[in-house]
Amino acid sequence: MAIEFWQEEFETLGKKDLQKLQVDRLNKTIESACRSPFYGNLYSKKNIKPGAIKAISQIAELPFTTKQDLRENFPYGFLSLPKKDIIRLHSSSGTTGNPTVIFHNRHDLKSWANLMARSLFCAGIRDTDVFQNICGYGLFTGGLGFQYGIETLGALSIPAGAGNSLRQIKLMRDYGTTAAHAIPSYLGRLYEVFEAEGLDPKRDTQLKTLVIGAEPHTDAQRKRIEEMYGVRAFNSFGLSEMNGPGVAFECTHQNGLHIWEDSYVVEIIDPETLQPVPDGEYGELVMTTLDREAMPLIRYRTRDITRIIPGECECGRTHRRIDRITGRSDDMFIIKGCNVFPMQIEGVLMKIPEVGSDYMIHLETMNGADEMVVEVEVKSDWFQGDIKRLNSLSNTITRQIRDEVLAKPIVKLVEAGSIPKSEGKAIRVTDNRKNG
Ligand code: ADP
Ligand code: K
Ligand code: ZN
Repeated sequence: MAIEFWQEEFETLGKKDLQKLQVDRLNKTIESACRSPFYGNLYSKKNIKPGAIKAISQIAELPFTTKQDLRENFPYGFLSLPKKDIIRLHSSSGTTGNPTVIFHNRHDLKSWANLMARSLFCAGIRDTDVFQNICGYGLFTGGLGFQYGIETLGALSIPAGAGNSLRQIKLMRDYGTTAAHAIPSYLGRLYEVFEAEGLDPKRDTQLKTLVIGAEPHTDAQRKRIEEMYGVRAFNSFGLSEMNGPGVAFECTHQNGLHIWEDSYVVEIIDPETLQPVPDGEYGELVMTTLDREAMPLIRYRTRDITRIIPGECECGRTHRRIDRITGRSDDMFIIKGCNVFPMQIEGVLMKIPEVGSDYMIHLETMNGADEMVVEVEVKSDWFQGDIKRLNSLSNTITRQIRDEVLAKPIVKLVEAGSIPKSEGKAIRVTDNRKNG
């Protein structure tokens, strides 16, 4: 019989047993958190004691932790262990103010690598795969996070790093890469390089599986990637505050991301009222670590917007599924009185076959009025077309975006490859408004 699970005993736990495990681990987490300056102080003020949690729903009585708290207590204010026990840190870019930094001891890194291996296994990746990790190594969690997961799983890892598309293609072809991880916005670009070299990834590589994540993307974008490469593409979600990748992952049914509930408590709240929303409704994801010793985080407000998908998955895993992230609460912008998430615009664009792999949204003040200028790359064979064809395409895009977000954009068609690419995650919006 085929082995279906990496750790059946955890992945298929019944609801009652899973909640019992969560309660035990949460009490232990509170106990270790109390040893950190931040929680020690906060919990003694609020008289919160380890052992206080009898049912997992009582987690709602604990205060939230925010990114602001992490920044104000930078760098060591959340450490629950002496520095001699800490063996690695990861930190997010933090272009303004203090960066966010997360510390790990040996146990934490082992636990993370295991969750990462479990995630890859759940997407159908095995030790027989050759796995190319196309992702920056260093402080960013996508490099080492995947690396140790691939090794724990036992697949042959190629620590390729980010960028240098020609080299990525050569590695794939030299070693017969069957699976790879990359951010979705990069894969469109890589495909253009394949094309420019006269290569077709479907014919000229052995790729079967792509793991895509680290930035919001639509299902339409995923389908494009699957068609371009002739693979199945699985959504991978994580954030440095919760280790990095390996927090939630799609299984081979591709119907939402199993979020590993033996290692995290998952809540979805209304970001205004801070009250829980019912399963199926969108809200802000709030997460608590259950298996981290160096730096536990309790009720961390991720700012990511998603929902719990009601019902069970056919794969047999009991851990609940979250829907793809529609964006961060702070990604939303208001234009002409309409609330817009960049992913709504991507959803429209990626369904139009003539549209190329990249786009950019510029918010501008023109003649005293705020406008949304959507710059759209058009597939190379299309740009040579006559003006009439381009005008009609531009009108179609304008109309479809207006129908989706209710604000009329100014659409600017540009040649494939002409939108500047950022090194890491794609930047989708620039805001140059005068009064914004
Ligand atoms: P930074 O905060 O510098 O971007 P992280 O690597 O911690 O650093 O980024 C984590 C964030 O990336 C998540 O909070 C989420 O907003 C986004 N993200 C990660 N994976 C996905 C995914 N699969 N879909 C959508 N967004 C994602
Ligand atoms: K192997
Ligand atoms: Zn499943």
